[in-house]
Amino acid sequence: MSLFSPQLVFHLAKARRVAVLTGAGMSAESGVATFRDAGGLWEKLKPEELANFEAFMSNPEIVQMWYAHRREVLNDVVPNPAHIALAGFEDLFDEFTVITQNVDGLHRRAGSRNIIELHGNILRNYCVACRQPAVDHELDRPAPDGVYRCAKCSGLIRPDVVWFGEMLPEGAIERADSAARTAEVFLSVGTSAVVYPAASIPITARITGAYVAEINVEKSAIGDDLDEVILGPAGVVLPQLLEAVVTRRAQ
Ligand code: BV8
Ligand code: ZN
Repeated sequence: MSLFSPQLVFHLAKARRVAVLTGAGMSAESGVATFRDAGGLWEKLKPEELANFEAFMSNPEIVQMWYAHRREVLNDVVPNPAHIALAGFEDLFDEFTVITQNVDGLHRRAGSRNIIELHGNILRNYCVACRQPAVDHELDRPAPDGVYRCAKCSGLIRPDVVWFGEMLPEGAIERADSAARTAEVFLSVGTSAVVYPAASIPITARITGAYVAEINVEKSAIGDDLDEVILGPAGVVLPQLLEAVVTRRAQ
């Protein structure tokens, strides 16, 4: 019993332009906690307490510690079969765009090349005062007041991610929107689809004519608006979907 429909395989086998939106569920099987699942990052601490500039300026130590912990977790994880399968899809199409909300850099480590990081990357950090990129030794040990500071001007070091209320990186949403509008097939993988503007991208793909399927262990907030909801872990579904498309093309 296949996890996905023959239509999806048919559409992918004949497609030339495909785009994918990924969320934290993509990295779950690598051992990276998601945000909103039980035990997820934000179960203990609320997003408003952590991922916004005001919280950072009033509580830099807590926010910096949270990101330092997440960077440490990344030292011990590797891309999982979902990331690797997605990298394998890239060469099957004239255009294949990975639009990710994830800030963990795992798509690139898995070999994906055409990636749009909508929410930045926690492996990049910079000083809020002089905006210079932070170098490793500035993240090795906090200043006497317990916070990580810029060695050049003593400003606070922050992760190069998009916090709530902050604009997405210059051009990112435009490029993602264009990829969604030209895609013949669009996959939404491992996202609860509650954060905007990212969550609107699969809908844009659908209303501009793409066949849109979501891959998730439970239906997301936009699941009812899509062509197909595939319930299963991305690390199981994506490798099977890749194999089905390659087999179909060989026929
Ligand atoms: C902006 C970076 C313009 C930092 C993040 C009211 C209505 C609508 C919008 C808003 C509103 N009020 C405010 C807004 C805007 C706000 C927003 O969307 N708020 C939401 C919460 C209502 N958006 C913003 O502020 C954005 N900026 O709009 O700018 C602007 C500017 C100024 C003034 C006005 C407007 C910026 C949003 C970016 C926030 N930054 N992260 C960091 O990572 O620390 S968001 C954060 O959530 C992560 O990036 C994460 O990727 C993202 C989405 O979460 P998911 O990835 O979906 O993860 P989640 O845990 O939720 O779900 C995991 C899913 O995986 C689940 O569905 C689960 O079932 C599934 N899963 C689990 N295991 C598996 C699996 N699936 C497959 N396989 C598995 N094995
Ligand atoms: Zn500085």
